[in-house]
Amino acid sequence: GFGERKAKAERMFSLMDGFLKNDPFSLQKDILHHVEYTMARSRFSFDDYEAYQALAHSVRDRLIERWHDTHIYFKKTKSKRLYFLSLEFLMGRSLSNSVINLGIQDQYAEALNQLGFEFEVLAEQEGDASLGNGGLARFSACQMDSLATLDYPAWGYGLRYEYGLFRQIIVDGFQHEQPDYWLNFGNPWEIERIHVTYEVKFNGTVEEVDMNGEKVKVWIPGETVEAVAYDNPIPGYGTKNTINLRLWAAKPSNQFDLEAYNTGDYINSIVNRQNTEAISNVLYPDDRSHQGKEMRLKQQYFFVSASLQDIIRRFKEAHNNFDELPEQVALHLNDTHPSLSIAEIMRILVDEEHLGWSKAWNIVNKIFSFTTHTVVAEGLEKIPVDLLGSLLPRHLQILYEINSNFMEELKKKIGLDYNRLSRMSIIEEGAVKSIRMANLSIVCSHTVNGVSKVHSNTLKTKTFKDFYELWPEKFQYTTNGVTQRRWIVVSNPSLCALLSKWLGTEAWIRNADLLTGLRDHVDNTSFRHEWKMVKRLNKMRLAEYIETMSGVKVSLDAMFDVQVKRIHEYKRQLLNIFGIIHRYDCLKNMDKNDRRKVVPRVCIIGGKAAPGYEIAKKIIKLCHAVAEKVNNDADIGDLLKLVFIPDYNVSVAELVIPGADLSQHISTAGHEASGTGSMKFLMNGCLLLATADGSTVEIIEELGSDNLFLFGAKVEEVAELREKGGALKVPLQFARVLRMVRDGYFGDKDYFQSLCDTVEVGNDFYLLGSDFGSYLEAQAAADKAFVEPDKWIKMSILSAAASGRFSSDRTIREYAERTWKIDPCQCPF
Ligand code: 7GP
Repeated sequence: GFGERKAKAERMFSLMDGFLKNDPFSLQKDILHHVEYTMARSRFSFDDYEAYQALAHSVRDRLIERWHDTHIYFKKTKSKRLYFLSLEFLMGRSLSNSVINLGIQDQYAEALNQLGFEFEVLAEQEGDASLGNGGLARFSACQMDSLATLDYPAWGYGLRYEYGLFRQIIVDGFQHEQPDYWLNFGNPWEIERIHVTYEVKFNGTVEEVDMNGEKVKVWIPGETVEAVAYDNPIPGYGTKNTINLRLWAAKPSNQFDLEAYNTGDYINSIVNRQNTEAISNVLYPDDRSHQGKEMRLKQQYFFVSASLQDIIRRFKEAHNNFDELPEQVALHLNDTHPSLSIAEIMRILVDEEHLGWSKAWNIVNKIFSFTTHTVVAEGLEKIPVDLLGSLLPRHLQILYEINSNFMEELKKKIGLDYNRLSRMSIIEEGAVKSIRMANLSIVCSHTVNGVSKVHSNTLKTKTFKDFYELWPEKFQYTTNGVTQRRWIVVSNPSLCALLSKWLGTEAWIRNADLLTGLRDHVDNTSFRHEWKMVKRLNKMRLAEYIETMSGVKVSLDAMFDVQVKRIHEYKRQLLNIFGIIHRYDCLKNMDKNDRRKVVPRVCIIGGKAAPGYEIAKKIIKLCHAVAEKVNNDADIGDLLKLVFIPDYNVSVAELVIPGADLSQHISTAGHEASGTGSMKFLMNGCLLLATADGSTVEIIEELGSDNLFLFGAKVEEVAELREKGGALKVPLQFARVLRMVRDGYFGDKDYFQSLCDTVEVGNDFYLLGSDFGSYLEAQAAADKAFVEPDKWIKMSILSAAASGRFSSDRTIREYAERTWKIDPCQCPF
């Protein structure tokens, strides 16, 4: 029987001498084992890629051990779990991060050396896991790292897209998109769970049937798809805890279409099966507008249904009363993308578990929390009622019922204020009737989170004002953060060593607040010298990369000025480019003597534009057009260079951020919900040139406004400026730059006209013109500071010293204590 088998297995395990060993010799043995038996390559001939794969498999074995024990321990302690539901995770590479978090970096380096390999070289073989678009998705990844490190009993759930975010290639200055078939060469970091599968149903009809004298609704679905689990272990740092990120892939169901087979339509029924697999094929590359695409809705429901079946199954294994659900389970909605969970869990509790509507509702009310990541109005998801009704007929009924109950309750509270009622309704009436996913999420969640203080105020006073007035206690903010493991330890090893040396401890890797200790050393000249050397080294790495990617040679003495993020009008890459044109124009009009006084700059821009976002694509083209002119102008030489770094992603960020002197976060105030790039730059001792937007406002609180270059309209001034419209004052320099572009100074005259129109007086929604003057002043202040190296280095050190509060460890602890109400649960070694 089972007991006997278990006893035998335990005996066997003890004979195996417990766990895998981590001394360099054992590591070598394991790597070679995987070369021979996993890769099936001869141990006498394998290349770097095969060595990387074998190495990764040996790391994976070690992850699996800890991951097993962690889950056994979570189960044993019956601690409340957090389920983090997100349609996007930008994990990047796993090798270095895993080895560092496992604490066996040095052993691996030595093991590989003895085999004649270098760890860093093999690490470069790994491709990025890019299952997300931008900030929201990378923030999810940082949160997973912190959840594991802080020992929280958490699971991540997502989709295993076969094509991640497109690869950006630049042809003739234009962006082209290429598929990212990232699984082509195998993925050693995932564990396929062929037995963890669930059926997900679509379409069909709802019928009312009589059950023990009661009328109940039964969904008779039309199509069935199978979800298969792929598990990705996420190791914590300095702990044994290794949590799970479970991603779902779609497979055709075994319940195949019998009729089709019987009628002999064999080929067509196979083709249909392939269509179902398409559900998890591709990540949508638009990070803000997802309106009403059928496949996107299918993806959302597929993800939600599989995850909830899995979660409920796990709950039922240990509990038999659904009243306990709120004490055992916290479900987090990462933006509105997973918000169909609400309807799905009501369906499970009412239709399948027969709890009755009001009992189910009382439970569901207590388990959801919701974070919203945008202030862009198009970012608020809507699903056409017709589409939802045909794909998920039962869910549509449930949504209507939730809404009608909510409307009744609301009428009692606010009376018959029809305007307000219709604004707050989950259903939007109008030409295309649709479901407002944000309203749904707010009504059904106990907490609504903004991602920074400013963002949360915008939510309360504008975006969700009506809801805030109804339920002020629901609205919270938890400022974003980033993990110092990835953004210092992995990506900037020399800074990491320097920090530990001068802080006298490595404890900052788990407790970023200790970074404030750097303030004690700012006046120490040898510390400052070492700090400068680290920056120089990282600039060297970056300069080499720039030369290989774009052929442009850059001077290490120049200020490296970086703006890397998705291309959006509100992020104002165009303001940056206009600033560069202005600088170029000034240089051209200077005499030789004056030119000698100018601080040389390397301007670096990188980021992807959504494939259908015309204006964003024109911004990329303009950047290349300006670069072409400036970089080849013999008058200018090293005084100004402009480079566009193609295919910006997590691993490129790891290289670019440590090498930056200055970075730009220049969104129109009130538009960047938080921003997390700024936090990574700050940690790496890079100075910020920024507007008082999103989390920058809180960075200023920590750092003091003297230690960064601040400019532009404040959040509260923006509305008034916009009202001025055509009467808005715009500096002459701005008009001049605009003229240059319009007149074809950088070529492609016709192509750039519509781009120029977007910033013409009267039409300049993002206020580039009115902020241009103060932008140039901030840039001049940066130039001035750069020629006083001591001052600059001090500001750089103080930046890193102020970054502790922006660790995702702080973010996660706040969420855990205030929102999710979960406790750490550390698996003993
Ligand atoms: C981003 C926000 O633009 C950024 O300000 C924030 O730091 C980040 O989320 C993490 O909270 N939003 C997205 O990436 C996004 O796709 C659409 O928003 C829902």
